[in-house]
Amino acid sequence: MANGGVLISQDLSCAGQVSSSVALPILGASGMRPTLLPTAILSTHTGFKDNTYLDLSGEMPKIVEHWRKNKINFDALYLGYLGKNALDFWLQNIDQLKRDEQVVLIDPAMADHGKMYRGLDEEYVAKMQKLISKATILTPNITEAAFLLDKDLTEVTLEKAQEFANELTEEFAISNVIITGISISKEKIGEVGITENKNWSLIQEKLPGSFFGTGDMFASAFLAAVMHGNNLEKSCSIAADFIRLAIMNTDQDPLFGPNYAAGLPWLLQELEK
Ligand code: PXL
Repeated sequence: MANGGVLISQDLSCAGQVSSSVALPILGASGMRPTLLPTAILSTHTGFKDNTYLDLSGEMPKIVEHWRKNKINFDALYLGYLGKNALDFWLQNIDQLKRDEQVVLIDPAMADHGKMYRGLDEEYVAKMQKLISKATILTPNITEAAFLLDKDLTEVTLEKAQEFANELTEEFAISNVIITGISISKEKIGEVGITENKNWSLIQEKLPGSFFGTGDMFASAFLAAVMHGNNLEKSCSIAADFIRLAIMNTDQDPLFGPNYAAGLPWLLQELEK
């Protein structure tokens, strides 16, 4: 049985440090032997105007079939930004692709700062609501959490995020839910989690600026930490510190994402502990 390491399924936004462009190097450097099932190729993420978009959902079943013939399977599945047709693919195929005892991390990348990403709509949310019940770990930001619960985002506080995390766990029967990047104030950012019925929260000093792709970088480092045997709270703390180092050392336009390379040596050292 050939083991393909961690399967990442998300888009490739060619320019900038988001989605596959950060998931592959972070998980690769961490020794996770990532395999990619690409969902689409874009010139840039959809935060830029007029990006190109090549849908790859027609290729996905062929790729997966070839893997099946070669008995290639995975220790973990990590789904990030999918796009409409790839979300349909995953809804139809996740049961065949996932195995018992496997980590299934779903980062329902579809919205931020109270708004859906350009091109995604209510129907996308409704389908994502179906997919997330397959996750063993869900890592939405607070905007995504609100959309998944069909709620308005009226306040951004740790208490509200904790309430959302608990509701997501109950409504979708997911054992582990972590809400990431909660901007509590100008100076503070935090994460809340519910892990096997236990609630926890973390707070870090917030750095100025809002960078595209931070959630992708967070989920990738978080998964690397989980696969190295850290518990979810510790993994979350490692991912948050990694993002902080990356942002502290970013001098490019926030549209291009944080400079993950600046945090990578620290991350790798931390994972060796
Ligand atoms: O990082 C989130 C992301 C990933 N992929 C695509 C996006 C975005 C956010 O806008 O548009 C294509």
